[in-house]
Amino acid sequence: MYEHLKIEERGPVAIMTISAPKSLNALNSAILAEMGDYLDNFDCHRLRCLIVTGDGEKSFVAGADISEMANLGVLQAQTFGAKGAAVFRQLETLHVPVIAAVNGFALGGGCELAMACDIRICSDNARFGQPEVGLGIIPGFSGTVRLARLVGMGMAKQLIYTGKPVKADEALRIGLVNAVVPQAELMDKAMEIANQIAANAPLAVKAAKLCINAEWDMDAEDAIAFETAAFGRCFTTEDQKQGMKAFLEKGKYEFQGK
Ligand code: CO8
Repeated sequence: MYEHLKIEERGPVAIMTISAPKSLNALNSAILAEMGDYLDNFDCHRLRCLIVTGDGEKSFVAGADISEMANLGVLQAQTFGAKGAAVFRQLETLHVPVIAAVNGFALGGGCELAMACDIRICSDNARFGQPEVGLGIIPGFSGTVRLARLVGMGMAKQLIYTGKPVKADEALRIGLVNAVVPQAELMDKAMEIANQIAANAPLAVKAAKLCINAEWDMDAEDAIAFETAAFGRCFTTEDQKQGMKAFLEKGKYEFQGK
């Protein structure tokens, strides 16, 4: 169906594999368009989690495609940057959680793609970095926005100003990833987390994602009010009623997303 994306579904979990082996899965306009199309049509009722990974054992995504960017003018560069930023925002706001299974290089746009996901895990050969200033540009797919929020301003500034990549264990130490596993176990680990998410009430998970994202930029009073309102809305769902009833009766309820 897509030229550069392999799509697989395992029950309620979808896996989107970015595949451009000649450029270590670097993101060009065509890939971004395919990702946008896939996310536009993503069935958040049937599917409960999305895993994003890269093809092969060497690279998740080695950045935006340098050959496509080399001769851009100002407006073209802004258009390209905006396209990437929009697709990454689609991931960030998708109504189901997104897990980045980082299977190798996550550089530049690749690191930015991983940061737009809700959860990041990686293989032990992974490398994360924002090498853009070594190419005369800055992170342009929202890296200056998200990296500092994830790892703190001081570490983000060091990574972006030096352009030096960090290995998987250092990415774990600074909080850029949640777990490091051997390459062979990466998809099993991603599926384990995805299935844990998929077993929970989908509308509650969706509401939790919305709250965490939205409350990030609010002051404490507004954030608490936002959460309280969302908490109340959970009590309009069948899943809340049946889930709590099943708990009290020591039974089990398969959440319906209603
Ligand atoms: N773009 C295009 N082609 C790439 C890219 C890339 N980002 N990365 C690797 N490739 C290509 C190489 O050119 C090479 O092609 P060929 O075989 O035709 O020569 C092939 O992939 C294999 O790469 P290498 O031979 O270099 O493999 P190595 O194992 O020696 O090195 C590295 C692997 C370290 C990953 C190396 O390829 C590398 O440094 N790649 C570039 C990493 C990088 O700088 N990424 C950041 C790019 S800039 C960016 O992402 C900006 C995002 C915001 C954009 C905003 C829009 C305006």
